[in-house]
Formats: sequence, C-alpha cells, structure tokens
Amino acid sequence: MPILTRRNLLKASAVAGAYGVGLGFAGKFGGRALAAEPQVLKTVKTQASLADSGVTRDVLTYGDAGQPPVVRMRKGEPFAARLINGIDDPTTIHWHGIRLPNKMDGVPFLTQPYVYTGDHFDYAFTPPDAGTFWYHPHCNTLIQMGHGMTGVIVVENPKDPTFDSEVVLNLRDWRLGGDGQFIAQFRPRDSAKSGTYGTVRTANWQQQPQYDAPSGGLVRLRLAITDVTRIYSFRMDGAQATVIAIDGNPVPERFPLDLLQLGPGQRLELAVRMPDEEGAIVKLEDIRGTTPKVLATLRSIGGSLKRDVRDLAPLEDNPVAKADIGAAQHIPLILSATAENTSADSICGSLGYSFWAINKVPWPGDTPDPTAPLAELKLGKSYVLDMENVTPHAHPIHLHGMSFTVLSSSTRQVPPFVSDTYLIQPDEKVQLGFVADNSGDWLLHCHIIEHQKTGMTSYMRVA
Ligand SMILES: [Cu+2]
Repeated sequence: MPILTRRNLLKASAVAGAYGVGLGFAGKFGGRALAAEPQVLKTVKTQASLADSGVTRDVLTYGDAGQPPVVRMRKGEPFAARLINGIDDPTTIHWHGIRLPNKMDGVPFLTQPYVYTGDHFDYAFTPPDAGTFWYHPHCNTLIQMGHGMTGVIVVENPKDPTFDSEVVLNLRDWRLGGDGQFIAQFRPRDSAKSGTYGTVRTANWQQQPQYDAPSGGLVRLRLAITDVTRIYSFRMDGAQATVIAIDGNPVPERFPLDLLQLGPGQRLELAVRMPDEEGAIVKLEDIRGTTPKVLATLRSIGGSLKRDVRDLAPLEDNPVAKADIGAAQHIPLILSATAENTSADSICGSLGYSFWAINKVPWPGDTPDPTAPLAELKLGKSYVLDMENVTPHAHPIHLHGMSFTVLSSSTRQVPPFVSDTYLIQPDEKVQLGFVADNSGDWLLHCHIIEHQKTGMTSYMRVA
C-alpha cells in the first residue's frame, strides 16, 4: 500500500494520465480538451441577501454575480476552466458526475495538490455525457460548500428536444442565525445522525423565487441538490411534471412526478407542462418532514402554446458502458456507524470526529493518511457493488469517475437508472453494476458532508 504523500500523489497522477492516453481514452474522457478557451472560475468571499433579517457576510462563491453560478458545456466538446483561488483557504474543484480523467477530478491528495490562496489550477476535459451536473470544492468541504461554493453544470446536447423555456435551480440551505450571519456549520450529535440542517432554505439563493414561463408551454426544469445535508421529497402542484432525467442520465422510461426522494448531490430534470391560463402558479414543493415547503414557483405568461409532453422527443442516452453482469466480480460495501473515535487533522477540514465507516474503515477523505483502497479494479472489467446500509439513516453514496446502473434493491422495485449517486435507505441492500473503464483512484463517499468527513469515505483504484 503506497503512502499518499503529495510527491507520490503527483507521480501516481502522471501515471494515470499516461494510461488514459495510451489506452485510447483521450477522446472519450477528455485528453484532447486543451484547445478550449479557459473559463475563469475565481473563488471569492462576498456577501448576499439570503435571509429577511439582513445581508449575510462571508458568503463564498465562484465569481461575484450575486447569484449561484451556472457553467455550460457541450457534450463531446472540449471544456477548460482556470480555478483561481481568491479565498483565504486552500481549495479544488470536483465536477460531480462528469466522467473525466482522474487528474481533473479535484480530490486533494488523491488526484491533485490543493490550490493555495493566490494560486491557480487549470482543468481541461471533454464531457462525454449531456445532462445536469454540478461542481464544488473537495477541500474543507463542509465550510466551503456550506458558505456557498456550489454551481450547477448544464451539459448541452445539440440533439436535445426543443423546450419553450429552461429553468435551472440550485437548491440548498444556509445555516444562519437570527441576524442573518453564519452560525456553526455542524453539531456533532447531529453529524452522528442525519446531519445538521440549515436554517434558511433557498433556490438560486432566494427564498421561493418565481420564474415566468409560457402558458401551455414545456419547461425544462433542472434541479440540483447542492445542500450539504438535506434529502428532498419533490412534488409539483398545479401542473403536470414528467421525470425525464435523474443524475444527468435520461430515465429508462419517463414517469409522472408523484413523489420523488433525492439526496444531496443528486439532480432531477422535469418536463413541466405549464397551465393554459395566463397567471397560473405552479409550485415546486419539498414535502419531506412535517411541513411541506414551497421551493420555487413558475408563473404562466401569454397565450397558451398548447404543447403536449407526449410530443417531446426522447433524450439521447449517454454513452455509458453496460456491465457484463454474468462475468462481473462483486465488491461488498457495508455502510455502518463506527465506535472508533479518532480523526487525523487535515488542512482540508477534519471535523475532529469519526462516526461512520465503509467496510469498517472510517476515513474522512481529503487527507494524507495512508488508507488502502476499498478495492483494486482491472481497467475494462465489469463489477457489481453489493452495497448494504446497516445504519438507521439514508445515505446518498456518490462514486467519482464512472457511472453505474442500478440493478436491484432488497426493498423495492427500482428502474435501471444510470447514475453517479444512489440514495440508499436504512436496511436496504442494493446492487450497482458498472464497467471500470476509467483509470485512477476514484472516491466513493456519502454526500451528506458531515457523514463523508466523519468517516463515510473510501476509494477504488482502477488500473
Ligand atoms: Cu451518509
């Protein structure tokens, strides 16, 4: 087991990069991305109007537009961004859900050194998949994301069907006190349960924003849950909404949104058929918990376009390899609580506690600890993750670098969704199949950040 010092890390990245090109993944996973004009993503400390009680100081974000950023890419076209670190804390960018070369994945120590204040890092890759994704730091994550650093990514496909309008919503909370200023980002006793919830709930940094859309038109509503803790149960009131994609991938079969539960890190794309009457209000709600909450509204404008959601052409499937289930090797993955109460200090934000473990090993991630990979996978082979949640809480488990297909669940009928994040319920066992077609060290962790940073993190090595 190699020690993940910064020097070894850089050597390992160089090797992973060479593998990527040598095995012909350059086009598929972005090796030719150097031609694109880099977009500047500068981290800044700013202020924003989030709560009714006053302007919130110490908001962290990319750029300074007064609203959360949205980055647009095109499927199969090179993308480049220069991260310039303008905040007083090391950082990186992880491009959640995008299948890219390992050295572009933005995980400190595992794939790149962190980017110090005043330094920069150039990211370049070609997104192979169209859909809704998002980006965030992977260093001191609870504070940096908690204070604002999350942005939605829209990867466009020129072959997409035509909608009359598009609305992108970055859904998240903020932990603010009565004066509108940040309070402690977590409470240890909550980290050991479902996590510490925010006090102010927003969509695009606003409480219940309203967007206009053509009456009788079809709206492509792209939702990204970028919160550090909250699981949402979505419902639409006042319009027919059809689920067309989850976690960046078209669903195997479209279905009407009745009630859908998704966790931190997950995305949802809906085709919303606006009412015919001008001025009608459509409400997007979260009905998890005791009080239903309106997240955002749409208002119909103008004469009816009289669109029919059944006329909407299908989204093109993303080129995700199908696992050969018969030949696949199974990897057991047990999510549990842990009694071990030690935690190494780290520049990337140790919370100082261990509450959770994967296969009995608690690891907070983003640290230079010598921690062995969960499994060593052979490039190009098929695998099945046999994941079991023996805790009393749900966990959105996110795999970097590769997309899996949901094969089966012990507790419910699950369509064969293609995804990068699975929200596993208490006492559920699930099988996730995938092809290890991207070389490197790939993190696998809970996206409730307090769970991730108190032990529910591991990684797999593909070579
Ligand atoms: Cu969790």
